[in-house]
Amino acid sequence: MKRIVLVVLSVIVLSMLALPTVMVGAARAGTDIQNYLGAADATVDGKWTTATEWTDAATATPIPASFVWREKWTMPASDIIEWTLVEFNTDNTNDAGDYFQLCFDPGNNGGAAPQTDDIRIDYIGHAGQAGVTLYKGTGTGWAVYTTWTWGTTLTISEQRTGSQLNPAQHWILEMMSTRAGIFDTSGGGYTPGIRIAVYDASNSAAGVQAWPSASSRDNPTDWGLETGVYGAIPESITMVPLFLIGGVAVAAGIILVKRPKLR
Ligand SMILES: [Ca+2]
Ligand SMILES: [Ca+2]
Repeated sequence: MKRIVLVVLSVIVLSMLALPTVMVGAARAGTDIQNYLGAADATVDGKWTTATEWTDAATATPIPASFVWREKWTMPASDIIEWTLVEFNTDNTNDAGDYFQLCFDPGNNGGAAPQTDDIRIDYIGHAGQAGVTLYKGTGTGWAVYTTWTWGTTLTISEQRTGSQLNPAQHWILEMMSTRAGIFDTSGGGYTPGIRIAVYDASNSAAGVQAWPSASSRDNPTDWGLETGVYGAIPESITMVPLFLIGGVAVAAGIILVKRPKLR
């Protein structure tokens, strides 16, 4: 009987080790995105350059119908590169007030106002480099942040076109950003808080479309959770739990075999 209890406890401990660590912290519960190692760099040109360009990147959950958001990372040289795809399904109009916004909390320390580790990228009016402004948190708000270089540490490109996810013409944005100076997770590991928002000035009635839904750029505690994964995206996300369950079962089997030898 004691052996059974021991095995059950071992399986529980192994399950805790095998499953990804769930941050009990700043991010809103249930809003997650896995940031997998990409099979290849993206080409930042505002479209699916190849049929597989973004099939190696995970989608945030739960994702709203109004937009698509995927991200992945690669390490072509000495620094990690972050790649972001946003398809704004419901915007096909070119307005000076349109915007894309990404907020990032590297330490996932939340806060009711932007903290000094937080960064925000605004891209307004489809204006290329001139449309980009970065901000850093101050503890109470945001201050303009200028330590970045267009084309080197940050590049954005977009087009109004269709994609294999949505053949109707709509805005598609791609972004390259380096970890150094922008997505610096060195102080907080690989489970940062993150938020994406898009806005169509021709459809102000719909308001700001955000992930997590109805979240604020100014309230990091309510942003979602990104989990950096040192590995490629599984062929099917649904296979992950089966794999882990299989792994635990094998481990438990080893315990069952070895335990009698201790007696
Ligand atoms: Ca592309
Ligand atoms: Ca628009």
